[in-house]
Amino acid sequence: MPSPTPIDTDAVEALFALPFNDLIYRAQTVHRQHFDPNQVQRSTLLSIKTGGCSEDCGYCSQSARRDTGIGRGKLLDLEEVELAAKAAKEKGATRFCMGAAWRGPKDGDLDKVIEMVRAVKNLGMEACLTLGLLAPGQAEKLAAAGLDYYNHNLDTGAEYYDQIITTHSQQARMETLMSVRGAGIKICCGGIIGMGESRRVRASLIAQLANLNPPPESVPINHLVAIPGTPLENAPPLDPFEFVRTIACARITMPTSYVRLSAGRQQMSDELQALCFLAGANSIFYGDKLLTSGNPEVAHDEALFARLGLTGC
Ligand code: SAM
Ligand code: DTB
Ligand code: SF4
Repeated sequence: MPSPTPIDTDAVEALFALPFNDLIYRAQTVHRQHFDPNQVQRSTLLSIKTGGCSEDCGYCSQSARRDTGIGRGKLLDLEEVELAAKAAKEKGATRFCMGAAWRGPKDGDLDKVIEMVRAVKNLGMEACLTLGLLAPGQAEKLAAAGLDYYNHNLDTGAEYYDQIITTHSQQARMETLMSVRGAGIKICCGGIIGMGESRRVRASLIAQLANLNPPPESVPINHLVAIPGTPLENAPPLDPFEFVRTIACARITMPTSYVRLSAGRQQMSDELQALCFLAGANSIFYGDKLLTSGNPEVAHDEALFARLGLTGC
């Protein structure tokens, strides 16, 4: 639903500044108005093309400009992708997300990826892609193939973007988001917390997301996974409560969106994850790998869900 009035950064910063208990209470109250508070959506990720990316995103293990030991892979075969999607479905994931380390897809590659989308849809799962910037006409092709979601993050507040990425602008990413939405595909768009940004920048990112009008259907809040060899390998540690506050601010400003507790769960305690769910996170990546870094084992997540009385959907 379109938000009637734009949300400004000052207003989000005021939410951040609330006493922790007041903030969490507000977030949990809003959450219960729109969602079953004990249900968490689960998506599984697969890197369909790893490493060798032309871009210089300071957090990323897959930039060709850095020595992170990842190397340069080829686009996976359709059969490999189908097998991985089947396995994810058997483990209970309802959405299968495929990511590629590209600035954006070439038309020939897009045609191969479209076959992958069709295969995932044939299994009865939702399909999500994250391929980078899209050229005119590409979003329409993906929509025609039945793609449900396109993930494309704003990553950080506009004022901090060029401290992290110089090879493309945030405005270019906005244009891709608009073309995805224009083609009728749902948007998964969020960012990364813990890259040395200020609270003001975090508030500005949340305001930008909430003002996409309507807000993204899915909002991944990633905790930086500090990867050796990247410029952010020694990023200053973030107070974990500040991460929880960010989730709460996303929940309050985007009440009907799924807020995804995204990268960084492997580095979090069960208690910190529980606080994130309390603050309104209701979606996770499920399966023991993200794109290049680790994620909690499925058995660990099953046990955590059981301890918290959560159900997957
Ligand atoms: N190349 C495409 C793009 O940049 O849009 C798709 C893949 S890219 C790896 C997808 C997202 O993963 C990034 O926008 C970023 O938000 C997230 N990401 C990448 N590396 C990360 C890290 N080390 N820690 C947290 N999030 C990360
Ligand atoms: C998103 O916001 N987070 C996911 C997904 N979209 C593609 C990626 C997280 C990547 C974490 C680092 C890695 O595994 O390389
Ligand atoms: Fe490339 Fe995406 Fe990594 Fe940036 S985040 S370097 S565009 S794979």
